[in-house]
Amino acid sequence: MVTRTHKPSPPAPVSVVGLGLMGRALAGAFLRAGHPTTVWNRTAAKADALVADGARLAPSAAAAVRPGALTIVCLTDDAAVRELIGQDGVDVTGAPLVNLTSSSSSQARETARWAARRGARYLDGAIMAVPSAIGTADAVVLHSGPRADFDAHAATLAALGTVTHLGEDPGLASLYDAAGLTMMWSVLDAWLHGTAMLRTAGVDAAAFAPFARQIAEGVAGWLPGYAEQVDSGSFPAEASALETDVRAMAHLVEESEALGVSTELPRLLKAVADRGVAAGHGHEQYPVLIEEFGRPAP
Ligand code: FVH
Repeated sequence: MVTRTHKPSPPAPVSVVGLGLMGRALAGAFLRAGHPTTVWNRTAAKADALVADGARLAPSAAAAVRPGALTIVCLTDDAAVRELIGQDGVDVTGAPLVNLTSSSSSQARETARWAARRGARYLDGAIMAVPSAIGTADAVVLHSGPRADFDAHAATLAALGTVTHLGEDPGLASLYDAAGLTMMWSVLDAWLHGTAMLRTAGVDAAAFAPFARQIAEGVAGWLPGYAEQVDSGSFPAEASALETDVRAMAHLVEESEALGVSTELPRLLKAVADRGVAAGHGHEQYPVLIEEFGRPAP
């Protein structure tokens, strides 16, 4: 009888280039997960604490990028990535390169082409988390690019948090990032507007927050059904017709005006919905406004 004890492979070596607030969190998570971690930063002093925790400081960016080791780049923007990785002496041939720098989808696709021309195995990524969450399941890290390259390094990337491969198009991670940030700030602005209205009646933010959370969670529950309507192109008014919503929005504008708070947000909501009604969709459900969001505003 042969018993094989499956010895998990030792944590793979990884390099982190860029040790800003996020880069330091990334490198720290790899170290805590036991990965031999090499670091480099333009301002070397930012590596001190990581070196004290066991990281190896590469003497140059070129020395940090090694063909066998996964290299994570996390700089200010894609221009910095191309400036750094493109400089003489940095050989990315065959190197698995994961770019966690924020960028637009077109920048991500251009950087992917740029990296491919240099022989790198490029994955784009977007971090939907703050540095303190890195290394926990709460840190959502989105990736896009060749699935085989993601699969080859998923175990290492998992040290950062909950990692997801979105598809082969390298622009996808940035697009999801932008969509997620649009939702985040829209929800926060809506909460701030509601808080401003209630504060005129002496209701503080802490009192409103639980109700606001209940509303946000309730609306989140509508999304799967609304997504079906958007994907099918059919928007039967099961709950409320758009023209009913517009009348309620008019009240929001009037209320905000009467309270002396900003009317900017309710006017924006109503302006978009008014266009939907003017386009003949007043009897349909709210997601019919996808048409208004799918084209430049007039
Ligand atoms: N911090 C956060 O919460 C967000 C969460 C979501 C994702 N973002 C993105 O992560 C990228 C880095 O953000 P960061 O917060 O770490 O930014 P900084 O602390 O400013 O560090 C920037 C690093 O980039 C280096 N750097 C900039 N330009 C160059 C260059 N031309 N050559 C080499 N390195 C460069 C900079 O080096 P130094 O100033 O320390 O020498 C920092 O290491 C970013 O895309 C966020 O949107 C973070």
